[in-house]
Amino acid sequence: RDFLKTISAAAVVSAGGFTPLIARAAEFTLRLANNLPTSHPLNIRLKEMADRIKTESKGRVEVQIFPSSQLGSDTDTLSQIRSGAVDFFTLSPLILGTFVPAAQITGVGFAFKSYDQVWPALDGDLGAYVRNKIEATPLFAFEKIWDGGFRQVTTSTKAIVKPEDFQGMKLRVPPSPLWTSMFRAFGASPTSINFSETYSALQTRVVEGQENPLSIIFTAKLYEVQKFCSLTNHMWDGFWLLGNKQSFARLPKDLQDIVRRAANEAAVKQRADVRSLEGEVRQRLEAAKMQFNTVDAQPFRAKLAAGKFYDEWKKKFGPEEWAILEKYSGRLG
Ligand code: X2X
Repeated sequence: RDFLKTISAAAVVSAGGFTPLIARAAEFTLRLANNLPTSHPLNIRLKEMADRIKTESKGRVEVQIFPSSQLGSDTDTLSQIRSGAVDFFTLSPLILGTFVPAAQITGVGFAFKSYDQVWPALDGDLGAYVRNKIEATPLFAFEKIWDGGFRQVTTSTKAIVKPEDFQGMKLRVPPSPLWTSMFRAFGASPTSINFSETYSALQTRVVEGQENPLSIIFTAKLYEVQKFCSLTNHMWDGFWLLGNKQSFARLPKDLQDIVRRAANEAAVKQRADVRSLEGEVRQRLEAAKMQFNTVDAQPFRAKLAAGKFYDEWKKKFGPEEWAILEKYSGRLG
């Protein structure tokens, strides 16, 4: 008798919408790719975002995350999201620039002096301008960009102290015209290499150096194959969380809202995580035998200006977009 009561109570509970023991497949399964290791704040907050979306959608939406370029390099994944083979992708605005040139503007060398300029620009008119350009393609970007960080130069050969130290240096840069142009202007010899191949390119000494924020140098273990770290802060970089418009349009409006809210709120938390990681990571990199030096940015900025870097890119972006950048960065060049 008691037993019967127990199972009928269980049936009521189950009919009331509790998760059954064997989970049903979600109604919508979306694939999200990125190029960073699972230990990076980007992946920690993406995972949390996916869990939240699953709960709030009552299991109807599942976001599957593929970290560490598991689905291919950034270049490959960019074509996959364009065709809809991948639904979501976090990508640097500069690499997106191979498809949407205007997106590169947020990476102009030495434009942003600190986060006090970065977030107002990206959450304000500059970010909106870029997202509009993205919307003119099969892609869209969620409102809040995720943080990459201010980038620093590492090498296996020597510290970078003054611009001349770059002369002839074989440097890995991510695939993007702005990155190549900037390091040519410094006098280096840059090669476009996807992040998925960067560790091994450094290890086999195909290139002697690269540049990335400390949080990425640390989580991707680049300190294992690099010795010097020069704090150039030469540019800020982030990750737009891109979506394929057609895939996203398959979700009913209420589920789209759940995804959008979870994505934007996770990005804001991730920004704070990167800030605090950047604050503590230098010590850990020094413990791993990296040698740090600070850098006076002034001669580097002057070198870019003298090489017509700012003039050239102002012309490429056009006066309207350049003026929006300078509204936040102050006058450049
Ligand atoms: O490729 C890089 O260096 C990285 C991880 O910073 C970007 O995604 C731009």
